[in-house]
Amino acid sequence: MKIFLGDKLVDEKDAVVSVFDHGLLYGDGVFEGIRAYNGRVFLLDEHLDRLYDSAKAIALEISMTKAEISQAVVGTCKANGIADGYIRLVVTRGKGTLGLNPYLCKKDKVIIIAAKIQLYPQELYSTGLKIVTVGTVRNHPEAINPRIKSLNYLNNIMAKIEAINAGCMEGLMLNHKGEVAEASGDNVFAVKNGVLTTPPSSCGALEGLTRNTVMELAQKAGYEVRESVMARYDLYVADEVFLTGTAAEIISVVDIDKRSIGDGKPGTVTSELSALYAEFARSEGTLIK
Ligand code: PXG
Repeated sequence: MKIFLGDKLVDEKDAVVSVFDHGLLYGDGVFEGIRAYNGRVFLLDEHLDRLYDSAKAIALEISMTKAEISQAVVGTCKANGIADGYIRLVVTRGKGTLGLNPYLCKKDKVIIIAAKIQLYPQELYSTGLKIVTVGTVRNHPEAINPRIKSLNYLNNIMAKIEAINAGCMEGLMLNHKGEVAEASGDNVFAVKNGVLTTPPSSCGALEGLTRNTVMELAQKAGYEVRESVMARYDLYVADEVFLTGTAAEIISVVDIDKRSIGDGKPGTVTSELSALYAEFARSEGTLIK
């Protein structure tokens, strides 16, 4: 496998970073998880916009332009023969000292990995997920704002540990006010009487690109879509609940905290939106050529 590291493609065995890299020492950096479908990089410009916003928020200057990174992403897919896959784009603060001071890191480090995707088992899409609310609350917006996709994902990992320990694949996270935020690595939607509701980013949700795409596709299909503050109650009494994310795409949730959602089976709105999403994902994107 060829990895883009710094400014060029290198062999996987040579794709190593310094133990003094602040990405490793402090989780000091930003990242994106991107999909390629049918020979195109899906929503590449949108991922780059979010990457640069995340970097800006942590005062990290990316040494490459968006156009250069875009080319490097496409080039890395090409070099690895990836037409359908998962791309991890990482920018660390780079090599520094053992102290916190980020200004001693001379140059950021750009890393691009283009690989095959390990999908959730297909069975989970037909049966739906069971999830539980976890005790780890979403980061306070004035701490590390949850809109930043930083390399410091410990908060989400703590949530994932709790979910797995409770026998679930995903956990529902609330914000510091007890409002619904999202799952540990996916956004959450409720469907009630044909209306879709998802929490706004001010409630601690990442502005997921899958979320945004689903909102647009649902509106086009004639559904009313709302962003509003949600309590767990709104999820418990919904007709359908689903999660969205780059890796998971759209997946039904059929049980939350031992409350069966709707009739306990994946719903028709969720499957309609999944089909629209799959069709859109195959046709949109930056060509890998
Ligand atoms: N919320 C959080 C906290 C995320 O990290 C999403 C929502 C969905 O956003 P997109 O733009 O992908 O629709 C994410 C992104 C994984 C994994 O291995 C998933 C994400 C990040 C890192 C790893 O499942 N999801």
